[in-house]
Amino acid sequence: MNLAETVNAVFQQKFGYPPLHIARAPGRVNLLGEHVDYNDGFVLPAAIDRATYLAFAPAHTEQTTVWAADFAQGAVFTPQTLAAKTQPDGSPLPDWARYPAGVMWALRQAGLETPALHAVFASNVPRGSGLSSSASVEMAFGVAWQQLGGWQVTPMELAKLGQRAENQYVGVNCGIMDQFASACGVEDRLLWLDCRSLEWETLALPPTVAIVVADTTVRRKLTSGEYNNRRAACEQAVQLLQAELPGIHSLRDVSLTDFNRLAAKLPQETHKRARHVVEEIERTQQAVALLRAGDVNGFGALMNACHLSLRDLYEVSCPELDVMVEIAQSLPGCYGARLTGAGFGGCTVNLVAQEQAPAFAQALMAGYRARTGLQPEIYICKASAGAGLL
Ligand code: NG1
Repeated sequence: MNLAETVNAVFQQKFGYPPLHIARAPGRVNLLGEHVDYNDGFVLPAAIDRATYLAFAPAHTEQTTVWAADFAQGAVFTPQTLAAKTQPDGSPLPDWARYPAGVMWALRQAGLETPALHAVFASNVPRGSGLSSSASVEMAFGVAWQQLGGWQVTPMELAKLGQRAENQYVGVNCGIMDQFASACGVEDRLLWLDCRSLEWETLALPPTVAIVVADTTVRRKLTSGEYNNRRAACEQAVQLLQAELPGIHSLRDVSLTDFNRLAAKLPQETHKRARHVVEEIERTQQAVALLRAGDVNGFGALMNACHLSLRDLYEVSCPELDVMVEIAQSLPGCYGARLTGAGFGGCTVNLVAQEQAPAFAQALMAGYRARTGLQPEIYICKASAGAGLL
């Protein structure tokens, strides 16, 4: 049974009638532009063929009842219980339920109708692995409320509402990249987004290359704290640099030349964090030009440089990610490899020659298992369409 069939069957079991619709919203992998979305930079993600599936129908009551098939657990909320993050019986919402409840909260803040739902969801985006499982849940519920609420916004608007849910309701101060990629994905295309203007377009990936995702199976801990710290360091750097560069609003506004001239004035840790961001924004711009010129080797080299920078300057890697990247970079057909997403565990992304991808995946699996004793999950992934109804 595939996941769409699973949520359909579980819905019938739970509610005693078939769902009205099934929504699907993908996870994403980011090829370049890491930890720059909240610095107004550029990102290059793709929506992937792993997604959250949501079976739903209007509940015709006040109460939204959501069943998380992956946790075999349910939760109930109403517009009145949203602010307290509790269920009608006063018990706290389970962690996973803060995503759908947060989406309802954000939509209502924007004045959009959110009729009560009966809903069942399941996902094959691994959680806490840098592939944006949370954004995929948010976008699936966004699609559901849009369908039943009698309103329509652009996919980018829906992404912004999902980001608001995550920032202000769940409490992770993330940028727009994940919700954007889940909402706006296009089959077989990479996405390019300017996180300041929100201008975006799609780019072709050369047909001779494959994107391979490798999951270390190490799950990140304490990320929201570490993540919010990194963001705070970037904001501090901007504040300090404003003394010399009064016109800047974010690290996006600082050229590498200015940064090199002024960086010594920053505290050491802030300097490292900000250097990653300024150089990564530069790398992402170069990468687009290389991609347009068909220079896959050049693009891969930038991915490798990005990993070093995330490891040594931004300090969001971990030993297992480093081992996965090191092995990948030594294998035939690999153009570039790096950690993807927030880091601290989770997945790497690899750009690999298409015809060598199956052998690459096997060798990477064996090498990683031998070095760490862990059984990784590795798959060749396909860029997929964004969130919508099936
Ligand atoms: P993931 O890997 O999905 O946790 C996080 C942020 C993104 C972005 C990347 C780093 C969340 C939900 N998303 O992605 O906005 O900043 O880290 O580039 O935390």
